[in-house]
Amino acid sequence: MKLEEAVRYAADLVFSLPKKEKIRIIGHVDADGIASAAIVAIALARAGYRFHISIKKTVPNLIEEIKNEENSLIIFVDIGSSYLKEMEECENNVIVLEHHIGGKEVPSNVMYINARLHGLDGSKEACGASVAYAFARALDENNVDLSQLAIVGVIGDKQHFAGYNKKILEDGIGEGVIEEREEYIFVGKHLKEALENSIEPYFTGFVNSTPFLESLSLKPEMKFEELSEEERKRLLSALTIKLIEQGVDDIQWKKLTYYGKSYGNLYDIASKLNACARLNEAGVGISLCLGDKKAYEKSFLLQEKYRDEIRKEMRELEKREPHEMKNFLYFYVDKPPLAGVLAGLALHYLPMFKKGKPVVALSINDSIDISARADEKMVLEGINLGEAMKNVALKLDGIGGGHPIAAGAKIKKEKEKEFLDELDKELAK
Ligand SMILES: [Mn+2]
Repeated sequence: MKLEEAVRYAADLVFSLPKKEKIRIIGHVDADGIASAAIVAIALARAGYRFHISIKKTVPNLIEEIKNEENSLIIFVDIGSSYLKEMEECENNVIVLEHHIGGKEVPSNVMYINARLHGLDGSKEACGASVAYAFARALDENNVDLSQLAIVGVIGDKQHFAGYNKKILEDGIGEGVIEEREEYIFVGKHLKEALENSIEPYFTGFVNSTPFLESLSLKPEMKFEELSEEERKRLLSALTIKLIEQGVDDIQWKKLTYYGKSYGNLYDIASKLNACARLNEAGVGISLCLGDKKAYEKSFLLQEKYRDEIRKEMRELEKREPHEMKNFLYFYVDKPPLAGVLAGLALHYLPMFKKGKPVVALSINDSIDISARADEKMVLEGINLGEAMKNVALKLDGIGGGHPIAAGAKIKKEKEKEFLDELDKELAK
């Protein structure tokens, strides 16, 4: 059965309820999860239902909470596939709209719709927001405008515009609600600000970029689009040389960008939602998706704050050599939510992390949170961080897993040394 058909059953379940009924929506705490929950909420509101959204990291405690509420229907979106069994306790009908790998046993009160069960690759071709969009279209054909938020989810989960995601993009472009533009990544910014604030790509040593710009006879306060063609070339070739010196091999100054009629740059919205999720302000992200102007301003400040934190940590990382094991590099971070991002950025942009080995970030609190990142080349050579983290964590009584290129684990505080040694052995395989 195709995804589009499967969601029709979910839509029928909704339509079996009287209008104005309150439906509980639970989404996952990341950009895709927030976009997904918002898509479901908007579609339900348009169909005449009320909703109540919660954005969560895990499900079990939540089920305790929900059990005591009066809900006629609960919709999990972008979260839940690992907790199907627990949902039996909900005593209500439950719809799960998912793309993560999940359980096989589905309780009788649960309608489980996962892109993976409908011929789609849930890590590339459909995310939570894609499945939510399919559901929204099943509720009402006219919900094509929600393709904008679906694409935000696709961007947030770093998926491809392939499979069902490609169809969503075509829907949006065809309907005139999404526009494709190819533009320079620095558009709209003053040069100084563009270079110092840039995270992808990240430039080392640009705490103050004025000397660099002046050495190119460029005025720091000029806007990128004010440059003459000759000036633009001068800037971009100097920056290309700089990145090559940093050891970066994929350098792109122009990027295909998608603009949504109601939301503007969809990459920017995904970045804002991500910041909201990371800074525990998922509610602001939801309001942003629902079109609240104040939420837009607030999410802008959260985005700035989040990016500031990342840059601050990166400037620190630049100053010292990472610890080195035979098969990976590692460093310590104070802020657990930043561990994965920093490991990825360090791997791509910091010269001292360019040793052809995966990068691991450890964050030590009551327990140790670990994030690991590899690059495509390492994965092609056989590195599988998800497997490695899973196996090591299992040995040490912790939990771990993820994808070949990005994975995480959580272990007990006293097992740090053991973890490092075991991971080294595991990655040697
Ligand atoms: Mn997702």
